[in-house]
Amino acid sequence: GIRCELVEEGRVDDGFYIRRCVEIARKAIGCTRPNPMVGCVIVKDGKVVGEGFHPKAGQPHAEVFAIRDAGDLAENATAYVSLEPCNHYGRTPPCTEALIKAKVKRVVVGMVDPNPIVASKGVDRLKNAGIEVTVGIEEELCKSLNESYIHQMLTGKPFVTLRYSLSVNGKIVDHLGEGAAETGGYYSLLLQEYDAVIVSSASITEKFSTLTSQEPGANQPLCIIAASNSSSSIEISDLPAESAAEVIIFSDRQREVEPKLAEKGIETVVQDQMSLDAILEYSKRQGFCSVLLDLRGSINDVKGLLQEGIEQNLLQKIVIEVMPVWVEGDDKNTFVALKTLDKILDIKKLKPKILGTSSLPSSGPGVSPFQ
Ligand code: AOF
Ligand code: ZN
Repeated sequence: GIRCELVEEGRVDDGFYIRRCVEIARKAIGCTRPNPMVGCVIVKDGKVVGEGFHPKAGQPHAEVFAIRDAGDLAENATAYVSLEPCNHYGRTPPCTEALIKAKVKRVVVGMVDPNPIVASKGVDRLKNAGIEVTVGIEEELCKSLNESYIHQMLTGKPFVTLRYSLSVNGKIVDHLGEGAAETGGYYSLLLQEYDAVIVSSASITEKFSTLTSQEPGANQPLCIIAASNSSSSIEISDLPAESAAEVIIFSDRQREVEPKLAEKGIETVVQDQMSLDAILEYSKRQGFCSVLLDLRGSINDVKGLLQEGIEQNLLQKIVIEVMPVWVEGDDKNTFVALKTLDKILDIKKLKPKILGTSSLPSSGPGVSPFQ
């Protein structure tokens, strides 16, 4: 039969403009911690008259930039925001007041702000001022944009992603593959999303450029080198001469780290037994929201961390690449800890996202692009 939908005038495109908000919010990818990424679009008579995004903590919020961009045209317009406008004085004044002052007629909100200081109070404030408010448009998309901010806000802990590559015959691959770390490569795109990356000390003898994102102007995660259980020591010569990323070494007492590293300004944290919990506590103190636990290089160093992550339920997400390679050898390549993954994961509930092999769309991995 014929399906008839009644759509109020002007409402057809709510999803479209929220998706645009998410798109522009991502311009600040990796740069906003501990704040969320937020985008705002102001629309009048079917035309975009202003756009803005939150570039960095301490700088104005998305709404403020969009209102500035729209000028007088904001009056009687609709403001689309991927996250509920704030109603508090933080580093910056409340966005609700800015929207009221700009005399917008309607506000469309992607998702409510999980920050307990805000949590629906922004929406209430706008409604009390006589502004029409719609909440929860493209909510899943908005949540995936800020998965680490939301997790950190609700649990007080950084969001941890486990990453590894698998060969076509299901073995762990210890290298990244061609082009992965170059501009536009999946690894380069992935790195810029994180505040810190934990890698095995075996990774540092590789070309250091592969430990930094090659995207223009990208955020560089702090490189946390895990060094444990090995007869060899970490020496200055292992480390890159110059690096775009900052480096810190976490080691256990069995692993020798040359004292001269301190003279070079590289901090070393020595623990009796290296623990993921301690690394996450350190990350939290730095104001980090997201940490990538990367199994590239030798898995020896990070085996304990992974085991702990699984047992203590510290992992939030897994990114697995399937590489077009065949790895010979026995099951030593698949490591013990991974075999226990099924105990904590409800595999059926996992939402797979197929992201391709060597390159990804510019919107990058981790967030569902607008398929
Ligand atoms: C918005 N728009 O663009 C962002 C919001 O210290 P402040 O002033 O930057 O406030 C940070 C809090 O404001 C942050 O924890 C989150 O609740 C909200 N972020 N809100 O209306 C934005 N970035
Ligand atoms: Zn705000």
